[in-house]
Amino acid sequence: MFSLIFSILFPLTTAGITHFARRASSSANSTASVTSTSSAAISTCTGNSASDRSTWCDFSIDTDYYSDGPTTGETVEYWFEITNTTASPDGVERIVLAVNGSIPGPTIEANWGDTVVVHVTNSLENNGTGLHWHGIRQNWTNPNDGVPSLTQCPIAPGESMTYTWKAVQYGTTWYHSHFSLQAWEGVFGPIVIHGPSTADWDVDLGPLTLVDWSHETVDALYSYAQTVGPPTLDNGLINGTNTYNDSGSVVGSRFETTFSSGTKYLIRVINSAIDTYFKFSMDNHTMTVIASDLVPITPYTTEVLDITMGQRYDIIVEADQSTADYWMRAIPQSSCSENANADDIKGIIRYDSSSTSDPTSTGYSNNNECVDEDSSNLVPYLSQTVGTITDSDTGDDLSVALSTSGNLFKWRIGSTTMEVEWENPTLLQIYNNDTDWTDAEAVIELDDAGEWVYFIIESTLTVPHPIHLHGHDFYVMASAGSATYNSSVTLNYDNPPRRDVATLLAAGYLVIAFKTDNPGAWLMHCHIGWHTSEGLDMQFVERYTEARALIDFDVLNSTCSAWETYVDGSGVTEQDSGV
Ligand SMILES: *[C@@H]1O[C@H](CO)[C@@H](O)[C@H](O)[C@H]1NC(C)=O
Ligand SMILES: *[C@@H]1O[C@H](CO)[C@@H](O)[C@H](O)[C@H]1NC(C)=O
Ligand SMILES: *[C@@H]1O[C@H](CO)[C@@H](O)[C@H](O)[C@H]1NC(C)=O
Ligand SMILES: *[C@@H]1O[C@H](CO)[C@@H](O)[C@H](O)[C@H]1NC(C)=O
Ligand SMILES: *[C@@H]1O[C@H](CO)[C@@H](O)[C@H](O)[C@H]1NC(C)=O
Ligand SMILES: *[C@@H]1O[C@H](CO)[C@@H](O)[C@H](O)[C@H]1NC(C)=O
Ligand SMILES: *[C@@H]1O[C@H](CO)[C@@H](O)[C@H](O)[C@H]1NC(C)=O
Ligand SMILES: *[C@@H]1O[C@H](CO)[C@@H](O)[C@H](O)[C@H]1NC(C)=O
Ligand SMILES: *[C@@H]1O[C@H](CO)[C@@H](O)[C@H](O)[C@H]1NC(C)=O
Ligand SMILES: *[C@@H]1O[C@H](CO)[C@@H](O)[C@H](O)[C@H]1NC(C)=O
Ligand SMILES: *[C@@H]1O[C@H](CO)[C@@H](O)[C@H](O)[C@H]1NC(C)=O
Ligand SMILES: [Cu+2]
Repeated sequence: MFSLIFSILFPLTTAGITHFARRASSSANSTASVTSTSSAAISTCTGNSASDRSTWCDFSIDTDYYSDGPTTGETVEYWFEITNTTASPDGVERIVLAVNGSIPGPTIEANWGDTVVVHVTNSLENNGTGLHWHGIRQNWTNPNDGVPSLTQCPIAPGESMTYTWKAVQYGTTWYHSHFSLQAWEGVFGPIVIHGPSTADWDVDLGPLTLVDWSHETVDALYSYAQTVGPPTLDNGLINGTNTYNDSGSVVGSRFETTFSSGTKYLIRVINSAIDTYFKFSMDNHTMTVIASDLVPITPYTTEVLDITMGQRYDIIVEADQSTADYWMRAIPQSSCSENANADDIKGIIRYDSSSTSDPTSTGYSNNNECVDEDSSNLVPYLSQTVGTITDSDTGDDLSVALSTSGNLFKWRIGSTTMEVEWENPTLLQIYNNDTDWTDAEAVIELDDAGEWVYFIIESTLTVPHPIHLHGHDFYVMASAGSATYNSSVTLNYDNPPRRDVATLLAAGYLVIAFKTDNPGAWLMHCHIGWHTSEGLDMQFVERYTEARALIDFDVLNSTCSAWETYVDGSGVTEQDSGV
């Protein structure tokens, strides 16, 4: 009863208040140039309120954010340090690599139209690094994409690099290392860009990362992955925490959140796993899904959410159940990877914050399957049509296949397994006017500006792959499992799902299209970490001459010089794809 009255009087006075308190008090459209180190400068826009989340100062949910949007003049600036430390996110201590010592790392928070500046210092002894801003358009800022061997050399130990990009999209995404398997040693964190929504909510609970977790480092597990196959991981973490039954004694603690009856919560769900398809659900509650990746969609409701590696969904959940404790579940789908603690990757939703008991609620039934949300539900709110496909160079079949080299597994997409070189990134080759790509660089050049291109990605193997493209939202024109693509397959041109990660279903096909509107070297790869390292990667070199003009040679060269010095001194050799 208390919490009900409380929530009517103070609908924002819940878990969200500490996080966004400063933002809630300000509703001015500030155009002042402000440099901030935290969320202090984050403000809602005039008109945006709990009863109308569709407006955003002079802009709205109807704005075509591909061509239009705010320029706030504000810069949010972060200083990140990548360190080698120990942590026990599930109660079991191990070595981790982390951003500022936490897993997940600090949340980057900005407003739509802000400029984001992140200074990254590599304080590791024995690894390079490079941070990639997953899903961020990098609109004409390809050199800031953070991909070693493509857009930069790795940042050497002791060195720093500054990334700068404008938030031309809004919603939920994440950053992670793109050096070797480092992201899954712990070098990742959320990105939240505030903007309008397609449905109303009261309180933004912030990001919720789902990740699989092992007690050995993923670097230690890699030789098994390469020779035997994907290892069974020990556990999973919800927002960086979970319990673990360590031969009889339960250690660690669960993610918990408190709901206030009648309140509608926004939760930003992110799958940061190395090798896990999750089904996410909250017992007795349904969720309204309002965005897939950085694309607002027409809201739909579901009980269980399929989310694969690299994907994000913004969901609204209403506290409309009786006062009790409920499980939140992230269930690894064992039909495509194994987890030793699959039934117990859980968090707790409490209506009474003083409760300490475990919930007794029952989960929704779900099929064991590695799939995306049904494409008929993923209807972008901003409707876009795929234009006529004219480029005769594209429409290539990119077949995904597995082979062995010696006793090591190698994946490929297209004709070859990617092996690019840390010390000779694509942008350095472009700067040097080199156009002589080797097979192992797995380049497809897209020279014409503003053209629609499409690719048929297919596989005969019964392994699903979450395919991720940098620098673009792609349009999912067709997708099927256990099927072979042929020319009579219907392609959807009319506002198909649009996002930056979609599943190539087991033994199936995925047809994607995008427009060549963003010059640069853009990676396309499988987001299963083992597969990224085992070569399931390729790159588009889009609009070579214009891409060249974006390069800041001094930054590229100084990062590469420092990397060469480190390699000469340490003797480190590349054992993987290079991305
Ligand atoms: C704030 O107002 C200025 C001046 O009217 C406008 O140019 C700018 O786009 C507005 N900002 C946002 C985020 O709407
Ligand atoms: C992306 O960059 C191009 C080139 O600078 C610019 O014309 C376009 O307006 C930008 N798009 C957005 C959404 O800001
Ligand atoms: C991260 O750590 C650096 C120092 O290494 C510090 O300057 C910075 O404020 C920290 N940032 C956050 C967001 O924690
Ligand atoms: C982290 O520290 C451990 C133990 O000291 C060391 O073996 C490992 O090489 C270090 N990793 C990196 C990336 O510096
Ligand atoms: C990164 O460091 C880990 C130890 O923390 C080590 O196992 C791995 O080989 C290193 N990777 C590279 C590419 O240097
Ligand atoms: C997850 O943790 C972050 C960092 O502590 C926090 O800001 C966020 O609110 C948490 N997410 C939820 C849904 O509570
Ligand atoms: C922990 O595991 C032991 C077996 O190792 C089992 O007997 C016990 O019931 C488990 N505890 C919990 C709380 O699941
Ligand atoms: C949750 O839903 C189940 C099935 O509808 C119902 O039996 C149960 O009472 C509900 N739990 C609570 C705490 O309301
Ligand atoms: C590359 O080509 C550009 C323009 O064609 C030219 O200005 C530049 O000097 C060339 N750079 C190198 C390193 O050859
Ligand atoms: C082409 O593919 C469609 C969809 O998978 C299938 O129904 C049809 O039978 C196929 N046609 C031929 C000629 O293989
Ligand atoms: C690249 O950087 C190194 C180290 O700072 C410097 O010695 C070298 O002259 C630079 N190369 C060019 C071509 O500017
Ligand atoms: Cu894969």
